[in-house]
Amino acid sequence: MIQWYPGHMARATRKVGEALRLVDVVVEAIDARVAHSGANPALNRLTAHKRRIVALTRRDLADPKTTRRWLDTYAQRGIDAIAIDAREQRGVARIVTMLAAANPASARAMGVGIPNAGKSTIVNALLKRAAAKTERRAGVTRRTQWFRLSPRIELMDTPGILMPKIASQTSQWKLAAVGAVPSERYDPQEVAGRLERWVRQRDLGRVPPLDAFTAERGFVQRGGKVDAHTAAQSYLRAFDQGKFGRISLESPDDAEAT
Ligand SMILES: Nc1nc2c(ncn2[C@@H]2O[C@H](COP(=O)(O)OP(=O)(O)OP(=O)(O)O)[C@@H](O)[C@H]2O)c(=O)[nH]1
Ligand SMILES: [Mg+2]
Repeated sequence: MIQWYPGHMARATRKVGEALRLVDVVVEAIDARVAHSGANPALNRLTAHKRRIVALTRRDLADPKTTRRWLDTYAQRGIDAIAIDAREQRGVARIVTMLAAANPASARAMGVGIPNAGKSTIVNALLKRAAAKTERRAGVTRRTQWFRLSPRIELMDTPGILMPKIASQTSQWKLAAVGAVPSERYDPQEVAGRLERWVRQRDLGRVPPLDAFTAERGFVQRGGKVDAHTAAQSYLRAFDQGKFGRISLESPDDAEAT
């Protein structure tokens, strides 16, 4: 069982609810590799009556065809969605264009999403400087903070919020694999093993067998014992850095079947 709902998330959930009346638009960052499991239903409910822009992040790591199909699905549902590499200023700037188009006079937006989805990276790309703290781990942003993007547009960065209970086991390991859950909250061997089976059984990409990866990379301790734990961590890092190629773990067809 992988679950993570620390105190700061409960506080952040309340804060998001309170701040909603101050904003015109909600920008939700969702990792394109897990566009189903990476969308928090609690945030969905909370922001249901606001105009919403979905930013599918990590398009550089996701399968392009699958991302295209997610965008089509959002379009069918009448939700504005774009796919971005949140580190790239040019792509991310489209968010400001969308905000300005929707609210020409002035706009206040709130960025929301699960931990590590790329919310603060979006802020920095829009401001063209490292204004918000970003790191390669979940739970970096702890407080809400306003940023002025232009004389008329403001964006609030918020802490990543997970569901109080991550519904299925499949969603649990997927969220671990994309870095939404801190590494000390799960067993890397379990998650790497499930990731390997999932990708191979569904032919979603070309990940090496975990056993072969462990043997080839020489994760051997003194006395010849294999360090399977460190090997699995390395396997997950390789996946998350795109070393196994561009792989999406969910598509609109199978999303309900998780
Ligand atoms: N390759 C790639 N990396 C990204 C992308 N977006 C964000 N990252 C990286 O992912 C990590 C997490 O990004 P953050 O912006 O800190 O994520 P966050 O949503 O603010 O996370 P919390 O504050 O913990 O909720 C950083 O190392 C970013 O450089 C993307 O589109 N592509
Ligand atoms: Mg952040």
